[in-house]
Amino acid sequence: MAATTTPPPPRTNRIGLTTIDYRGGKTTLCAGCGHNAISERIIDAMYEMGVPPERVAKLSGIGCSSKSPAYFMSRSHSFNAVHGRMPSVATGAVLANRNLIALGVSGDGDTASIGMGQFVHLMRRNLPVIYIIEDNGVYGLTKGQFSATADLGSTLKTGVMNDLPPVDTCALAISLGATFVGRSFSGDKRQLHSMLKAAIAHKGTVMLDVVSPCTTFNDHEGSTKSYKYMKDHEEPLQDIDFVPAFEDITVDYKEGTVTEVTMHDGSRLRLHKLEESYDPTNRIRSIYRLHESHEKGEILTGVFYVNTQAPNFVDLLNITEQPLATLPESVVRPGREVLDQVMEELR
Ligand SMILES: Cc1ncc(C[n+]2csc(CCOP(=O)(O)OP(=O)(O)O)c2C)c(N)n1
Ligand code: SF4
Ligand SMILES: [Mg+2]
Repeated sequence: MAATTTPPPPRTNRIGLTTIDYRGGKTTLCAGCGHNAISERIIDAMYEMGVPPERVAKLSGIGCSSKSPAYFMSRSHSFNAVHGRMPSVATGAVLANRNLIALGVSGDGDTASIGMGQFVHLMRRNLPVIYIIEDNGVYGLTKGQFSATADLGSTLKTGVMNDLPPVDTCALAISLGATFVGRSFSGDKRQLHSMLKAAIAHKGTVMLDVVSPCTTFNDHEGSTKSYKYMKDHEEPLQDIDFVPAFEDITVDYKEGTVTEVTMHDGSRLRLHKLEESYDPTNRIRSIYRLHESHEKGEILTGVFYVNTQAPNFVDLLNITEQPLATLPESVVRPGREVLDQVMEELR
């Protein structure tokens, strides 16, 4: 009789959870949709960083992309806002509970079309939030109309050509005040994974534009957001390594080849330069470089800008360390005397 072997126990992270603890419902998105790959990367990054799922608030608007938080981290808080209105809900959630890790998932339509007004104000506040745009250049959920990130001259399946210039959400976010801005590709597993881990360690607005092909409506010849186009035109700025604060790894590099950024929690973001002169802490230059990449027709990816020194919105407002949501009523509600005093002043 063959001996039975007991399977090894499942691998756990530093808080004792398995990847299953970070999973969500079964996806209803189309097979091959880039958004599913991004959900997988979020699961891996949260697992590896040992983030308690209950500390995460998943926030989204409307679209296939905005549906995707249902497909990861079921144990986290979740709120599906009205189309383009996720930023105001995220702001409220973070101000009410500063201990939450806010993870916003939006689409290019949800952000750069209907949600532009809210997006702009979120970026200028440096609110601690990870804001991901799952960018396919179309409104996938409503059957593939061009969005505001579609490139000039790209075509729909029907042959219709886009004759408007795109909004570069990264250049916009940097110029408005976001403090961690990058672009990746749902098919670039390694780069996206490192960027997401660094995003979790950053205490300010992280804005990641992730090109995420829509296999049903925008993956054909003539599209600039297809798998093939991205594979042929992606120009990474750096090879990215992320060393979390709980891992003590020191390696020596040749001077000038690596930019190392120390994150708020002591983690280290290592950007192995592929372009020697690129400095991700130079705001003006990063915007210039993004515009230059458009002119050249390349799709630049990588971490474009990081600033770990700027004050974030919660600190600016001087909010008490204890989350407002957990303060007792006796502290948050003004007493009778305060009310009387206000009334007296209004007389
Ligand atoms: C107020 C309002 N206007 C329009 C719509 C229709 N609508 C639903 S999703 C969507 C666009 C979604 O595009 P995007 O954010 O790029 O997400 P994707 O589906 O491509 O992931 C639109 C216009 C809506 N739901 N609500
Ligand atoms: S329609 Fe496009 S964006 Fe929506 S799930 Fe399908 S492939 Fe993804
Ligand atoms: Mg879209």
